[in-house]
Amino acid sequence: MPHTIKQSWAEPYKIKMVEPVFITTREEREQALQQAGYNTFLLRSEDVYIDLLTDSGTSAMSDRQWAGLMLGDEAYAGSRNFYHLEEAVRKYYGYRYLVPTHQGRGAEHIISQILIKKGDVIPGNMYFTTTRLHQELAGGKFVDVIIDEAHDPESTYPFKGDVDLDKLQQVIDMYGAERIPYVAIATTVNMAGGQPISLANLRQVRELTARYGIKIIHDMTRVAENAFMIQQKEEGYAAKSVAEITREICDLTDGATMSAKKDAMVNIGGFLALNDADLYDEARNMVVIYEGLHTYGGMAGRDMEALAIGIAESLQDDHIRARVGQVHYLGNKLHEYGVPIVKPVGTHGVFIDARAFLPHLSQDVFPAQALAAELYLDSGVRTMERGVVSAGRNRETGEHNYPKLELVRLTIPRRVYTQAHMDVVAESVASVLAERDRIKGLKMVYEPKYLRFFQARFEPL
Ligand code: P71
Repeated sequence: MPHTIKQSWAEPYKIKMVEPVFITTREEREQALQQAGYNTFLLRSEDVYIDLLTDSGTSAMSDRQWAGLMLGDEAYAGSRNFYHLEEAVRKYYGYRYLVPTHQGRGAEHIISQILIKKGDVIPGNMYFTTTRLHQELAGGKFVDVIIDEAHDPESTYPFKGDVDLDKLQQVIDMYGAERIPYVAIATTVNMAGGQPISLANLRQVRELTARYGIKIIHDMTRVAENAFMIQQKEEGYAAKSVAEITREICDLTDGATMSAKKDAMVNIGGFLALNDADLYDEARNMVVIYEGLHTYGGMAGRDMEALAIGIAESLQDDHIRARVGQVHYLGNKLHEYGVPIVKPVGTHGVFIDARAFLPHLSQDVFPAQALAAELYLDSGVRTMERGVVSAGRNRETGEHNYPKLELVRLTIPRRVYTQAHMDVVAESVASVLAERDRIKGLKMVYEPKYLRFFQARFEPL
């Protein structure tokens, strides 16, 4: 049975350059954490051993991408790298018009300002922090229409990013199509745990919205990872390439915002991509106010070149298999240690269910924030809270939004860490689990007005 023995994947690359990382002492970490107000966003990177805060802008570029940096054409207008990037976006994603931005939220800002009027409603497959804020700042209100399974960490449904079509229909009936400028569809759904949407569901969303003339704006930040899960799990896609599936997803939508810092493995960059010429005209005009001229939009020429190359690399089947394979390796290991995690394991990280991990803490003492602090203290591993702190306050009532999901995200940068790093991380989480009873909650002592999780400060109770 040799085919059953050969099950392992390996990275489709070898390592050419290394960056040393350093382990600190527990005393040093205690001091660093206190100075950071118990918020992992406020730690200095030098005080971190294994950095699983985010997969955003933290991936390793390939030798080809680094070579691309040397080909930067830093002309103010009409840089050749812009045309390379435009070509890549057209070839791989199929969108006609490209507006580069400094990162994803730059694109979210522009599309929200162009499409949303005061009083509008934007249904979507779960909120994302920056996306929802830009919708609100443009006068709109986000309405969650994701399937219920997405809010249940225990549900093993393979496409927890799917839209509940009845919920979407209800929103249309309640507000009327004229108050819905677009449906926001994310591939994959970050706040649900990196969960994919199926093509069957997206096709149904397209049919329903087409009937009412409602657009679909695609948050394609992790579309390659979503396409990979479709290839693995959705009937009829096993023989298709990730690139083909990605194209099929994009073709069902009217435009997209992209944080290129994830899938496309650049340290900075993003774009807005559109099919409609008039919308493009408006976006191209708006980008010059907030980002830069429409042929660079806040990116250096060299960064656009690295991005054009990164897009192609992100859609290679062997790359994405190893990328998601590593995330699943960590997920399976944590599961074996009895750590409560969001199931199924997502594609960009493993999400610990902090409510189940710390059942003695109520949500108003920020269990996920406390757990992220505890993991850092144990081993210098940095993670991110994705619970009540991230969810912020209700804009109308001023109360905390209490999300069902109270999570700590262990996010894996692409092509950066090894399997041995994953083993060290899993062992640290397991040892914190063994002592969870002594973990206490936190009190928020400083709260910024916007996206509070970035800069809030806490004290132990
Ligand atoms: C992540 C990030 C970066 C981040 C953003 C906000 C809070 C904490 C961390 C950024 C995304 C994303 C999706 C689905 C849009 C953006 C914004 N994610 N959509 O997961 O995941 O892109 O950061 O380039 O502006 O750590 P931007």
